[in-house]
Amino acid sequence: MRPLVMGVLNVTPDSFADGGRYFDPEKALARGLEMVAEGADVVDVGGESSRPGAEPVAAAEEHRRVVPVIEALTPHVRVSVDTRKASVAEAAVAAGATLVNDISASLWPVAADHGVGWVAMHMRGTPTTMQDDPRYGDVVAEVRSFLRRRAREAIDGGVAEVWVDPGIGFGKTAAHNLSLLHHLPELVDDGFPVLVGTSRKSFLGRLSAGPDGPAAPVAQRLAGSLATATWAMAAGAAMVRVHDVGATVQAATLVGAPEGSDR
Ligand code: HH2
Repeated sequence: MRPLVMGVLNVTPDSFADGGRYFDPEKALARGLEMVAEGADVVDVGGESSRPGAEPVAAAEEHRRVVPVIEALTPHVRVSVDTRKASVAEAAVAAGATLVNDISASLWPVAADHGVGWVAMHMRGTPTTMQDDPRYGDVVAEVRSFLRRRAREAIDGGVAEVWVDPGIGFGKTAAHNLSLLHHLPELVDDGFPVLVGTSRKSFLGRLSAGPDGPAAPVAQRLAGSLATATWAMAAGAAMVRVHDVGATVQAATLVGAPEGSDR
């Protein structure tokens, strides 16, 4: 089976890559259905940007943004909700979401109470300040032990489906992100299914430009996004979180093609 592809659907005015494009619920639904047609296995609906420097959104507003879109999409595809708030996760699950994508890695009790899946993502600090000089002794060891602890806690608490995500770009420099990609097989070896999200993130713009070139703007990060999604899948990630669903589904199909396939 090929690795899974989670399509990003930000119902926000200010997300770093697609802010404002799908803020209108009808446009969000249309984009969600388009991602389904492109082969998305999961559509991840978020109502609060977590880009570096983002300010928090009130729960009532986040709820208003995501619930109608989730209700409209759940007949067509598995939906996850990208939130840090228990009340929003509860409302999203009531609306049909079956996976809580949790950048705060703290909401497993909601998943346990409702019998849905949970993604624990590693983040250092909060989006507002996380990129202010992040430092680690050993980023790979610290991220792995954090995720192992949280995942075991959730399993002991009764969550049957637990994913772990190293949180590329969340309180991490480009060098930290690269270390996490290079050492992904170790995270995979810990035994929990791994989700990785590199799509269109700023480190791709910097690293793909080489030492002297200007960093690629967000609209020119498709090659870097596909390269790193393919890298992650080849290293054992079971799912990648992306904006460019169609191209990534092709890459996932190739990575998942068994030896000997000729079509
Ligand atoms: N990245 C973003 C948001 N949620 N969730 C997981 N599990 N892993 C990620 O890497 C991840 C995530 C940031 O990307 P995006 O949603 O496109 O932007 P914004 O936070 O500005 O809405």
